[in-house]
Amino acid sequence: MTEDAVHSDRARRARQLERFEREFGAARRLRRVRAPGRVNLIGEHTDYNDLPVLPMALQRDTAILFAPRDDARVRLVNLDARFGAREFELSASIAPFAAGDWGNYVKAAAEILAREHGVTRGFDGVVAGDVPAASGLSSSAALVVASALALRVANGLELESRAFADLCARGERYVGTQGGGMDQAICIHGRRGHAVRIDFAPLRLAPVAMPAEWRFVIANSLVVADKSGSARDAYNSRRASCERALGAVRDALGEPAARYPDLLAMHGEDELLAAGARVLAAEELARFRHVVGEGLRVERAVEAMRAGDERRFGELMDASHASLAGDYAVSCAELDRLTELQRAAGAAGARLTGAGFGGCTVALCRAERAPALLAALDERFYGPRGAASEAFVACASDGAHVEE
Ligand code: NG1
Repeated sequence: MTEDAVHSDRARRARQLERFEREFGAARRLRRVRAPGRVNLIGEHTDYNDLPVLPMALQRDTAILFAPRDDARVRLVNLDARFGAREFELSASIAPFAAGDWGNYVKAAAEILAREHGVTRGFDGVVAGDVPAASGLSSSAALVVASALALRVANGLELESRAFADLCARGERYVGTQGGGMDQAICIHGRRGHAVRIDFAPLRLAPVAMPAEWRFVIANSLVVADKSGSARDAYNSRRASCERALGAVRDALGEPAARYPDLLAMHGEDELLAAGARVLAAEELARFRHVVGEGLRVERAVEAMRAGDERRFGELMDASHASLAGDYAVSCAELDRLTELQRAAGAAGARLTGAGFGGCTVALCRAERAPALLAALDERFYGPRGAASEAFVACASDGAHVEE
């Protein structure tokens, strides 16, 4: 952590403690858990197709200061005044708050832990987070994982880390998005100074060291990706298209049980796209083309990172963005504009990150170029919109943990 970060973390702890004592009283044994947001460097809309991704955990996170209770009540307040106090009873079937309510991410963790592991003890807690919400940086997974970790501590529940990631991924579907497993896996398995290549079904994790002179700059488009409304439906419909496309192509190739990675390994990209072109309608073929190409780009990006080949990694990011904007149709004018500005300011490559429909972009540049890139975004994107800059340099961080 930089000195600034240490100071602001200390200040946040002090505010959390003060709030805890005001809400719930003093003199209890307090614990604290933290779970980071993430930025995905490449491999978008591949996780739910069992194809790889390459994210890293961020220095921004969600922390919960809490005291376990002897009963099943969960009581929470949030340091962010936009999010009001919430409470509920732990059980294997918990009725959700209204759609989009922040408390549903806590209920998501609680319901699955009660159902699958019989946890019965709740907690009183104060939530403090600095991952921007609804921006493709997984503030949602950070809250689900932090809540699940707090409940595990309260109930003395040991779990293997991959099983825990899988549980949190399934748990988060409580909110209605049929997400893949990337966010929770990186939130739990992030490693300082590393990106992590993640493969699915079964979950496999391979840290890749970040070349020392590389910097990833994240910029918020200021367009809110509404994950409890239209963006959720658009996301779920992409996922359904990919499943239908898989079904049609594997039937055409006579491989009834194959998943995307099996098909790629057995037939290669060209043969798969040719088969797709025979049996898929135009829109489904476009979705299929994105997924197959993006899976291969992740493999190539991992090689480029290992080789320190920034130019190659940047080209793959650009190709990823073009495919997400064209074939997958999940970009928007602001995301496109940010990627153009980042390239013009000297980035090796830039792309939207996360599900899209708004949220953030990520760009790769060398360390010495990062200040110029941030200045260009301020001057040409945020300034004209009368907004304060929402761009920052990502710092590859450790995954979720119990802090005290
Ligand atoms: P965001 O919208 O960035 O949290 C979503 C999914 C991921 C993955 C990406 C697209 C959830 C919780 N997360 O991420 O699993 O599919 O989109 O690559 O739905």
